[in-house]
Amino acid sequence: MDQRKPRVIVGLGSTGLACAHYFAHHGIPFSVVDANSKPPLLRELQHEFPLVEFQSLNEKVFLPTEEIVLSPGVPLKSAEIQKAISEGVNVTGDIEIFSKVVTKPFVAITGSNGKTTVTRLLGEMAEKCHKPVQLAGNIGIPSLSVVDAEVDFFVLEVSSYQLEVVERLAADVAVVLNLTPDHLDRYAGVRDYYDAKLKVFTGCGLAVTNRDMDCKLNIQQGVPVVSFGIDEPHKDTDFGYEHSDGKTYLVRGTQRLLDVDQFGLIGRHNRLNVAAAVAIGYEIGFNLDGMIEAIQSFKGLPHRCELVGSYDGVTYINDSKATNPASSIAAVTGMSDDSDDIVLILGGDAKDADFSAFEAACEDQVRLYFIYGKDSQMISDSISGNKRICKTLAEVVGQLREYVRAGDKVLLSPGCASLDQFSNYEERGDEFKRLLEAVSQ
Ligand code: UMA
Ligand code: ADP
Repeated sequence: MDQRKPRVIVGLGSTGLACAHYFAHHGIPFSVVDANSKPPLLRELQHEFPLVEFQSLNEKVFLPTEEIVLSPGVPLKSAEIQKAISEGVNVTGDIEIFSKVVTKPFVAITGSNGKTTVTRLLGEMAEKCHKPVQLAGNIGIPSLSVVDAEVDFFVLEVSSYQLEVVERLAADVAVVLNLTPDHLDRYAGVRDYYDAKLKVFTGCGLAVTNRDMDCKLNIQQGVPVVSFGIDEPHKDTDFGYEHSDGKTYLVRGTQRLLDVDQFGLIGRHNRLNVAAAVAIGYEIGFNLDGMIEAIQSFKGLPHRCELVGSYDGVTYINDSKATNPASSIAAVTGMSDDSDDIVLILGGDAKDADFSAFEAACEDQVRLYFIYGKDSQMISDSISGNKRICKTLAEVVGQLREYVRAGDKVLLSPGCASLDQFSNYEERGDEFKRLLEAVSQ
């Protein structure tokens, strides 16, 4: 019997429930708290662990614990957590626990955009290379639910929320894909958000970085670094692109690996994602033939620059997963042929993001903006180009036909969270596709 005071799992979502299973399986005493007195997974918790104490969140319930296991959705800065910290309680999260108990090597991938694409592409590469690999983390699979999987290694997608409570991650390969402002409703400022992301490098064996990131990365001295970028690499072990005779090739140093025309993914931003995935794949021992096969076959994921269809010469693209301005800019510049050919649908909950740089970044590509949702006024105030303001996505789609012309690409890349009008970005993207289908009949 463990004599320690029970740990307190804060937040009974998928992470909290996975922690509960892990603790129960290893005989570690725990209790659970949640801000919601009846969270959806409570029934499952009480069915599986009838003796485990559950309470709704208040200051007193943390005592007399020694450790809180914080779910990613619960901010570290919340009053109850800060009070517990001031009383000497240690705060950790599932990712740090995973890193301490896992017995196989693991890759940890973070960044503001492209995490899921790169993680899934690595999954496809693993399949083509016949390597048993488990994907987990922010992609929707809590790390502790799979920590005992019989695989060669793990690939974790990790968010800034998950990294906030990490002191030392010790990933075998740690990756930052890019850093651009996001989640400013949760952090005191951009630096705080970047600092959380950069914790991914703590104690790592090797770092994979984007050559374009201009902030200090705090990688420990002596740790080998492999870089990727959209430009030509300067080192034989780095990855990038070479242009020659009107063609563009993915390269490692000066070695040509593949012509970009053969990529399954579309959009220039995805070239960075492919270069990052190959850089990681090399480090974990994937063979080149398998990786190339995966780059050719992997067509991306729903809601990320997903081709919906073409009607009357107009192409419709669903990029509902673009939930911050930088990801929308990447989608616009990645999908456009640089000729005023994008009709861009923006809007939703901006999470305090700043859209002032938006127009300058997209002015050659965007012919017309449709702006809708909770923060439409703020976004519209930042953009002086041709624009129409609507209340809902349905209203936008209802008006589209009147304004589009052959050759246009209509891009839903909202640059905002969906939560003002939808349950999540998937629902928003599905609604866009359904509305388009209805008006095209
Ligand atoms: N809760 C509180 N207090 C709070 C906030 C939430 O008690 O202040 C409670 C809620 O009432 C709820 C529970 O916490 O019962 C939910 O916990 P959670 O929000 O941490 O959600 P999980 O189900 O555990 O999912 C989390 C990640 N969610 C968030 O980061 C918000 C999932 O990422 C992740 O896939 C999952 O762990 C497994 O690792 C989602 C996400 O939106 C997809 N991530 C953000 C993003 O990608 O931008 C970072
Ligand atoms: P994440 O998991 O980090 O949210 P995704 O792979 O789901 O990232 O892609 C989300 C959105 O981010 C895409 O729909 C696209 O608009 C944008 N995006 C993808 N890759 C990149 C990149 N390398 N740089 C900038 N934006 C990107």
